[in-house]
Amino acid sequence: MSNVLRLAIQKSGRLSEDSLTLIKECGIDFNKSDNKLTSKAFNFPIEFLFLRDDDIPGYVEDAVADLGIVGQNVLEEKGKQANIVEKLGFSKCRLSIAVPKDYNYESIKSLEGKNIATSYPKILGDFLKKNNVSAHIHEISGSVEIAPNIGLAEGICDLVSSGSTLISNGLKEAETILHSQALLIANKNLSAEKTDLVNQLLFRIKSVQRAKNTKYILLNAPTSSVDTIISLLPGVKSPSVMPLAEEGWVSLHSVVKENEFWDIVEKLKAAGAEGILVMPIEKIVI
Ligand code: PRT
Ligand code: ZN
Repeated sequence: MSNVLRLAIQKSGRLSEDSLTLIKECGIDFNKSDNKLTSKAFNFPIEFLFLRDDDIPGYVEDAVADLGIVGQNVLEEKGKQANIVEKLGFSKCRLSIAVPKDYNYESIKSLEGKNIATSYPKILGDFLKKNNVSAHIHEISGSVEIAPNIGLAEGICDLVSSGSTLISNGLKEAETILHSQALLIANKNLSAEKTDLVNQLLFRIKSVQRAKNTKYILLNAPTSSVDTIISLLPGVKSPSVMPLAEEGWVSLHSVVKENEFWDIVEKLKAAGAEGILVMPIEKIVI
């Protein structure tokens, strides 16, 4: 068996662009032409299969592909066997039950005996069973959100991200069944050689991901404030402190979590920090 990883990626859809961007950020170069179903990387032993997302879990279970990038919603719905290698943090959404906005919804029991339209009969069925509710699941493959308006069902179970599709169809979210995001999945019986390649790929993915929510921060501060500022900026190890030409002043370099920056910026200024610069980081290798 050849030691080239085969990674299944959605051919075109909401996962495609972010999947390809991630591969490129990992320094893996390849050409993708719209009509080709496969493509080989130039500088890493990996080949891409471009498929419909629904087919990816099955291809990974059957070892047609070694790896796949797919939504957790699709993996769970298909019920196929695969290892989850990494949560990739994009294509976030939730699978929810929604009902017309004037529907008197109190709890999941309000759906007893009702019709629910969905493209996720397995996940919905498991959820209803777990809650001892028997409702009729009406499986449809698209435009689920119009089902209550055309009298096909009282409720729906569909993916939601901003919620605007529900609102524009006069629906409200009643229950969230699953929080989903894109996953890197792998066949359960990879050879030692392929496992080694997956680990190399994962090392790159983690370096890219770590950098994504971290920023590089530079600031100037009086020497007397350095201890206070260091306690506010934990950094990768500890911040670099360099003397400035001006006596009694230093330049401090560190990293900061993007979502924590606004919480600490006032404290940094209060501690005497000046000229604060925050810059993106491409990769963090540890
Ligand atoms: O052709 P192929 O089968 O490959 O693609 P597809 O049409 O089945 O899937 P695609 O490309 O639409 O979505 C791929 C994956 O993206 C899904 O399986 C989810 O994991 C993820 N994802 C993230 C979403 C959404 N957000 C999303 N909002 N998938 C679909 N939606 C739809 C939802 O079904 C509803 O119609 O967007 C609408 C709701 O969006 P809001 O923003 O109005 O709430
Ligand atoms: Zn699909």
